[in-house]
Amino acid sequence: AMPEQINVDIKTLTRFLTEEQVKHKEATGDFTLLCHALQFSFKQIAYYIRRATLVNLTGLAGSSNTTGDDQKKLDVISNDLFIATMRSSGKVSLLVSEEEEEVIYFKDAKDARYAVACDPIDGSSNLDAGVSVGTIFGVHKLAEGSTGTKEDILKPGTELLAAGFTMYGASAQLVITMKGGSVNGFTLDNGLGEFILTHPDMKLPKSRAIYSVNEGNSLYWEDNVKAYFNSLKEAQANGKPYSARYIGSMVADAYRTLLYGGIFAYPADKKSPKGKLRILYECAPMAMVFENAGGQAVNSKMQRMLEIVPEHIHDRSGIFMGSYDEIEKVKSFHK
Ligand code: P6P
Repeated sequence: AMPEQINVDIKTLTRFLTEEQVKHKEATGDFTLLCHALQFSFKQIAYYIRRATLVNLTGLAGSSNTTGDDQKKLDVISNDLFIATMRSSGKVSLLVSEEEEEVIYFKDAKDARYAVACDPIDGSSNLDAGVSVGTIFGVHKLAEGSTGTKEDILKPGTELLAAGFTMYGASAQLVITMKGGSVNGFTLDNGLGEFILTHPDMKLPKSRAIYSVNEGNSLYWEDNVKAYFNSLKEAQANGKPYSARYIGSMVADAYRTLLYGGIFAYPADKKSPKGKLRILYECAPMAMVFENAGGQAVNSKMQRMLEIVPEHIHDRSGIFMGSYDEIEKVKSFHK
């Protein structure tokens, strides 16, 4: 039999980051070190999730987070290890976590120039059901001369330096993009403990007849949102309606939409007038990934998601994100 094809051009995330760094001659290497800390936290979280069911880590931890959700042990562990890894990198000045009511300032990180927003385990309510959950992150750079204040992270997504997510599914899939760059997907090889570049330069199909929304909220939708989704259920030009796919875990729905195309939406509605998903560590990072992959992301007023400035660190927004043409179709119902 033929020997297994040895792929001679295996590129690890570590090599990818080094190659990125040398493209910027003014780079000090701080950003690269921050990204190494990020990937280390994803490897640790992947490890715990893989073992969660085995060591029954998926029970409740008895505490609750900002939105009062019952915190599962894995939420707490992932949040704690993420904070510890960011702190020990020495490159992060302040951190916003979905699990922390207030901003965390790393005052001993004197020359740290970065602010990180993250949701350590997004979709955690699905954990016990074995549904893929993930870590979503965004990286901002401190303003010149700033010592690190809340204003350094309450900025529009257009200023994000990097953003992405890691989905903990059959294997850990990391999707990352830098400002003005492409979107690259890496798969964690548990044997090597390295993220391997498996999806270089990801591009969303321009259109795809798949929609992803929680239809259980349709009672609360605005009329134009109802009209839009109803139009997808009609026979399209090819005589067929759209297909529906909704997992209820943002990273899983986002990853499928990135690969197959279509649209993911969590509209603001009468029940949640500001929307449900958070700007800093769900909507903005995802919007940057989707735009850099050739798609679009808008809020419920059809404004470009990346231009929205959060009013506070846990501020929310409605969101429609996906294939370029699918978002154009949503806009046509919001004239
Ligand atoms: P619903 C999970 O709780 C989450 O924050 C996202 O991961 C997901 O897209 C959304 O909420 C699901 O919300 O109301 O459809 O259960």
